[in-house]
Amino acid sequence: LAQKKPKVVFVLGGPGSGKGTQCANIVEHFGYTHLSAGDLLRAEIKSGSENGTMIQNMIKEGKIVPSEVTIKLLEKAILENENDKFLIDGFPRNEENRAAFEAVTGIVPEFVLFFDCPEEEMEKRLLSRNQGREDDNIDTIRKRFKVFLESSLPVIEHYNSKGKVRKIDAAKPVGEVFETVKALFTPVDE
Ligand code: UP5
Ligand code: MG
Repeated sequence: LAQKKPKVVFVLGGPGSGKGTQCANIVEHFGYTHLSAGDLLRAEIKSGSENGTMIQNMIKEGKIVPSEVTIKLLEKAILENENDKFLIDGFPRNEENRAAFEAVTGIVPEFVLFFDCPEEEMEKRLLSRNQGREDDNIDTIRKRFKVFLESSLPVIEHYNSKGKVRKIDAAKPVGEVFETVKALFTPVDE
């Protein structure tokens, strides 16, 4: 993987902040490949892998799956794809995820998009999403918010101290959020 030297942007933000929605827009306009760590883990459950039950239980509790599992899935997805530009959505979620990914892959992100959104807006979005996600119930949503504040915000702080965070007001309508995102991508892609 170190040989491939892919360009990686981490896309972070609380549950329901709009990471997946905005990644789809970025893919269309800027030619990145979107890798959602959560989607890869949910696909792993569906595939009936030996880790499936463990992953399912962690997601139901809003807990963070052991980093070796998630990192293996991300590495495989990067290697299987010919593209050299990736959006990694929803990972790293804690300091251990972050340190392990850097140590295992040697990849340091170009920058970090941080979708900043108030909890009440995120809660409203998740409760009305209706895509059958097992973690979109109020009990699990509250657990996800707690884990985000306690474990994931410190990762964003880490990258902020390195000047790598591009913070976006994600409470606005989808189109307005994307206008801000577009402006952040355009200069680095030229
Ligand atoms: N929506 C989006 N943008 C909107 C806007 N601007 N205005 C109004 N509505 C907007 O959006 C959520 C909903 O809001 C959608 O209905 C959308 O139309 C609407 P979405 O783009 O899906 O938001 P996103 O931030 O992607 O929300 P998601 O629920 O996917 O975030 P999570 O971070 O909670 O979920 P993820 O899939 O990343 O992780 C799920 C679980 O997997 C974790 O809790 C954890 O248990 C596990 N996990 C790990 O253990 N390790 C990992 O590395 C990753 C995940
Ligand atoms: Mg998502």
